Amino acid sequence: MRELQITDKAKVIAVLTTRDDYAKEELERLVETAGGEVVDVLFFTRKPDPSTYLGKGKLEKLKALVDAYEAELVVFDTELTPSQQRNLQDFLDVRVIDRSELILDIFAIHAATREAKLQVELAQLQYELPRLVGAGKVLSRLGGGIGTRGPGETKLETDRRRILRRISQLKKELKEVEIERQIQRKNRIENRVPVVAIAGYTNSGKSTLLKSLSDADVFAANQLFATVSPKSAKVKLLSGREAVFIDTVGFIERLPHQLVESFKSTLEEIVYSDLVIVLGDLSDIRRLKRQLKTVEQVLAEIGADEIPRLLVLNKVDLLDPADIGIVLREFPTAVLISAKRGIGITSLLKHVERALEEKENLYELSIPWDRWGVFASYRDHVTVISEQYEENLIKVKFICSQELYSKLLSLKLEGER
Ligand SMILES: Nc1nc2c(ncn2[C@@H]2O[C@H](COP(=O)(O)OP(=O)(O)OP(=O)(O)O)[C@@H](O)[C@H]2O)c(=O)[nH]1
Ligand SMILES: [Mg+2]
Repeated sequence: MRELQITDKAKVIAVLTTRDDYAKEELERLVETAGGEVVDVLFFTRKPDPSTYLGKGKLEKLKALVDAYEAELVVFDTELTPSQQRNLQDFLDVRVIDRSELILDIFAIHAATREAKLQVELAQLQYELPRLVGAGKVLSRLGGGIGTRGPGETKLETDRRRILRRISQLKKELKEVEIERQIQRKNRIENRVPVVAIAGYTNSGKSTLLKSLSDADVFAANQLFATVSPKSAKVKLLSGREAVFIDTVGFIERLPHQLVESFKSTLEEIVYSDLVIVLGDLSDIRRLKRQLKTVEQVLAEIGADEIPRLLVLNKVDLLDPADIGIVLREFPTAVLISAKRGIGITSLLKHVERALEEKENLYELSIPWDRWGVFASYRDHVTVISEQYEENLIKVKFICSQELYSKLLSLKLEGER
């Protein structure tokens, strides 16, 4: 992985493109999580200038702030084009990064497993690649007439080729890791262990919930994107039946698309789950709707919008009692919990079990005697409702998940008829 953009305790000037407390606080928290500190904020809500993003007056003002604070870094709460970024750096004489780069940095700091490290590096390179091309264009223009190729260009070409090679290498390595995930997934389906994915905005308490449901050693922290390498744990539901709960990477508004792409295999765990717990954060109900909307968008983006959902609102211990009425009115079906204090967990498990049962359906098969043994070997994983013995076959009615039923069909239990 490449080195981080933010050094420890770096003084950062933040540039915000909306007058929005929420966006301001979130950017400040992102910078803090990356190890820096926002010392001042500059607002710029006009139409961006193509070459420097900021207008002339604002640019001067930013320069004055950078000098006054001796700031080491400027962070923009939006995407910058490669040339805007470079022009700003030239003028300000400090590093300038955009929102995507900041988030990529945080992911890099928190990547603990081999898979996560590969995924982050891939996202970083995919972010860098177009910027390299952009730099090439400018350099060749500076190089003078048509057709001149300065030494800069040649170096860029080699850099570009090196990055492309590394990208395909990373993709190959990630494929290998992915196979392990597929095997795990297959085992779960065969053993008919339902999977419950916990999805939600970053810092909503996903890891804390997994921890409180199991004894798993899960890292939870008051940081954005604390979890980059999600864990899973087997949890006994109230009936004694087991389910696997999976913690996931947190979502955020405008999640860099390079990350969504690189973390595809991790996010796919949600796509293959039987139930998605959408975990909301009640500590600030003004933000709740907006965060839930973002979660909705990311779920759609990764193709998980068809999976049954359960809305769970966490941190009920922080909810102002005066606001309980509002929450219940706005989210009548939500389960209110506190993962940290263990409030509402039994009710949550009850809802999970019910939601999982709804996913199971009643099926019927007519199985010849000589194939019966195959069906019988799955008996622990289905609930047989009735068996009707006929001359050369058994008619069986049973309840099981759709996945298992597809599997049984693929075994051609009914044989030739
Ligand atoms: N007061 C209160 N705090 C909670 C509760 N649940 C979680 N927290 C706190 O919220 C913060 C974030 O918790 P995490 O479990 O790390 O959140 P996450 O959703 O896994 O976050 P990322 O991995 O960063 O996406 C931690 O400081 C937790 O202690 C709760 O029920 N009540
Ligand atoms: Mg987490």
